[in-house]
Amino acid sequence: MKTKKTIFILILGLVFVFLVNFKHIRKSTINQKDSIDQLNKIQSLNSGLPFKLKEQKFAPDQVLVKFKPTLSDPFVEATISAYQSKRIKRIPKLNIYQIQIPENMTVEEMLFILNQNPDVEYAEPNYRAYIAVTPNDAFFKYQYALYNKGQEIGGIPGDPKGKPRADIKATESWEETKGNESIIIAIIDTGIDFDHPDLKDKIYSSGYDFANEDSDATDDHGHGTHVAGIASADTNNSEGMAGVAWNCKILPIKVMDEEGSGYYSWAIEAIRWAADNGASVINLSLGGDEPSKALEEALQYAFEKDVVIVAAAGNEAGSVIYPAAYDAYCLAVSASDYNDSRTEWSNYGPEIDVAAPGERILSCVPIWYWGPDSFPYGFGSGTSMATPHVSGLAALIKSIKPWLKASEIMNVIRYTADDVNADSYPGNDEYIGYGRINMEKALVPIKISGAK
Ligand SMILES: [Ca+2]
Ligand SMILES: [Ca+2]
Ligand SMILES: [Ca+2]
Repeated sequence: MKTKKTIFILILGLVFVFLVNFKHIRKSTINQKDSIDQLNKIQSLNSGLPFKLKEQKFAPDQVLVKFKPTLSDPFVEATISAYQSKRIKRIPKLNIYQIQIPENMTVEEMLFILNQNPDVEYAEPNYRAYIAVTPNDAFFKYQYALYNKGQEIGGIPGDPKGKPRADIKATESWEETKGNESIIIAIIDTGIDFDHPDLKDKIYSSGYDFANEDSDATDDHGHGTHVAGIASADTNNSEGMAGVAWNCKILPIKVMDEEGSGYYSWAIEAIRWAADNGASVINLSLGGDEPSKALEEALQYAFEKDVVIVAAAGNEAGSVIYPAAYDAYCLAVSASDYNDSRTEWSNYGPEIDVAAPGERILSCVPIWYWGPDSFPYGFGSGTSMATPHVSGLAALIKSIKPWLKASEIMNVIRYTADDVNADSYPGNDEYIGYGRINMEKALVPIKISGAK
């Protein structure tokens, strides 16, 4: 009866990679004091963290000017005086002057005049910069997907190092929103660990278990807990990890058993149930090789209720699995890595919409997984891990723009992605779609000023 199983069972090929790459964080291998020291450093120094322009606010009496490099210092000084301005500071090496403008002049007027001068390369306001939001979660430093500073992936010396800022720009976007708790992300998966310290306060309802036909969606596998943490772990609670959508809630729905597989019928029912029970976003880190009209109709049902559906492309370096391949109704997500490269195992094809990091992603594991003496966190790889980054972003967009249609949110996510493989595959391509998602571009409004 092998064939029957192959046809009708949802393959969680995703789980395979997930298990193979699963790495244990034991209390004995992580120095808690080190984590706390690191934490204090982050809080007190903000070292190495990015600055961002929050609003176009600038010093009212100063501008920054760069003169042509061929000009001598005395000539530049004389030019500044000729504008009845005063040098406050010259930034060495960059040769940028911070100057005090005359009292009777606005910054805009002064910039207009300076920018007419052929000796000036450019002049701009001295904007105020703001620190991006950095959560205090102890393991945030391992979450290169959210903020990649070129750290060792996995935090162990000898691990490969990431490429700085090959990440989804989470810290910049959290300045804009951390999500609204009325926005619900349905995690249709193996269930969730309801007692997990980074999830227990994030759960919207006890959900449903379609695998066992009961209302207890407890995770007896591990996959669903990991996926849920990525999308929406409790964040800035000094515990564990950070999630993409800090304040959004999780609706756990179990459709795969302890082996990590389940019937399409369970997923079909779950999608319908999620759409009717408050979900704004549905995360499907699962799929099978076979198309199914019934599965497609379930997607259509949720899509027409303006639920954003995000689905994993699969991990076999082959064609995109179902339901991700249902182009009209969901975002299909492939996996990138800590260098913004595509992973070699990620599925590809014209249905791919975007990529998100899926290689060695830290997230929650059920407390029983490593046992009570370990931290309930671990690293996993797969498009299963890439997908909830996108679901979290969809929930944040919905949080600040609840009036947007599902199709509009999908387009925001597509069109704000970074085309990180533009050198080889400019534009939309079958490996990473429109690109690796960029939360800052998707969430922070672009402010244009100074144009005359
Ligand atoms: Ca946390
Ligand atoms: Ca698609
Ligand atoms: Ca491309």
